[in-house]
Amino acid sequence: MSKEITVGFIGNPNCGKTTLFNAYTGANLKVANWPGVTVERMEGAIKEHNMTIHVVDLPGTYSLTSYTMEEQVSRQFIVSDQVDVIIDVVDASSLERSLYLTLQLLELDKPMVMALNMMDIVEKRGMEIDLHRLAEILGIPVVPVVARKKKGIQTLIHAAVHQKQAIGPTTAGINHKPLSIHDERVKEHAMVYSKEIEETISKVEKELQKEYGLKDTRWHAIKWLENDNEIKEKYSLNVDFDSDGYETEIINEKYDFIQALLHEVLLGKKQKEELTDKIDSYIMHPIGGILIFLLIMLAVFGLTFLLGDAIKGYVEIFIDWLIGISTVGLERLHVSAWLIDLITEGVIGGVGGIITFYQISSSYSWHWLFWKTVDIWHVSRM
Ligand SMILES: Nc1nc2c(ncn2[C@@H]2O[C@H](COP(=O)(O)OP(=O)(O)OP(=O)(O)O)[C@@H](O)[C@H]2O)c(=O)[nH]1
Ligand SMILES: [Mg+2]
Repeated sequence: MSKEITVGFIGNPNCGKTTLFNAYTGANLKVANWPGVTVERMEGAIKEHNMTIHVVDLPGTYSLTSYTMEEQVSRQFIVSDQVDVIIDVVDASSLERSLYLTLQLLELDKPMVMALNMMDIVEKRGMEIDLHRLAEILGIPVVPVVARKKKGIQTLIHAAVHQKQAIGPTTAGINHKPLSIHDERVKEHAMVYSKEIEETISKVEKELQKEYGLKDTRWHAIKWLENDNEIKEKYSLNVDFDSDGYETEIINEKYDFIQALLHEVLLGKKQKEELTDKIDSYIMHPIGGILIFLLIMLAVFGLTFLLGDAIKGYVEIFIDWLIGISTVGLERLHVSAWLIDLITEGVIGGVGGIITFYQISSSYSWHWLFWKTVDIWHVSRM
């Protein structure tokens, strides 16, 4: 094994790449809670496993279709031969958004490890991710980390060093069990497209091999079909089919794959969905739903009367006490009897009476409460 290895951190903006880089290198590069903090490639080195590991922090990117300068920096580096192992840094608390880039990276057929960062947030939210199944489906090691607390970072770098020679699920040392076995190619790739797209990819791959002598052609062929500017300019091909329209289909199939994957690995989500479905089935029931609505209304009315009555008693005691001490105080100030009556009985007594009455019988409150409940019930049935 070579004594030097280069590991690149790539991932969505704000997923913790620089935090991870700082944790390994002791550097103090800027970290902040908004996207687009890192705008250029940064390198550091660590000594581990008797070798020098060069770690490279990259700007955040949502895909390998680069539009901005920063995205281009990340893509150029990750596609180049300079990188030995890709560390795909993923914000575990928003797995759905991160997996699109993961699928693109897997198509590069390079040694790769997933750093599932922000596991502290996942735990705090009570989410559960089946890490074992995630690794099985993707065919790469998945290491849970909390970059901010330097948790799991030793295991991560260890896994990266071990992946140096491993390309694709067959050599990654993972028991690769794909989502569906509709095509022989699932043994080699984490994600296999529908039959029509796979056939077209194969055609483009053959052309790229024939015309340009390319070896690792799958990523190039997919990018070519996605009308990627750089690839199309570099590799012009004359094909016997209409190459337009594949871009949308490729993107859609990726998102379908992500949904199917999440359904298997996001356990918390599945349980939550089941619970919501159960509640919905009761609320949406034509008779049960109305009964539940009436029960809720009854409980609200009953509770308000009970509470209102209890509060009413205390307010009355308070008003009586206030009238008592006001009378004594005003008498000591030698205020005439009619003015004392006006202040205590008229003003204090009057306002007190209104407060007590308003509390439980204001037609506005009942009106609001009633329609609010109807509203909530109605929205939940839509
Ligand atoms: N809770 C939690 N927060 C983290 C963790 N790792 C990083 N963060 C926070 O996430 C935010 C983004 O971290 P960065 O390291 O700047 O993310 P980045 O991926 O380099 O972002 P860009 O450079 O914009 O692509 C910061 O506020 C970090 O403190 C973690 O494991 N748990
Ligand atoms: Mg950064």
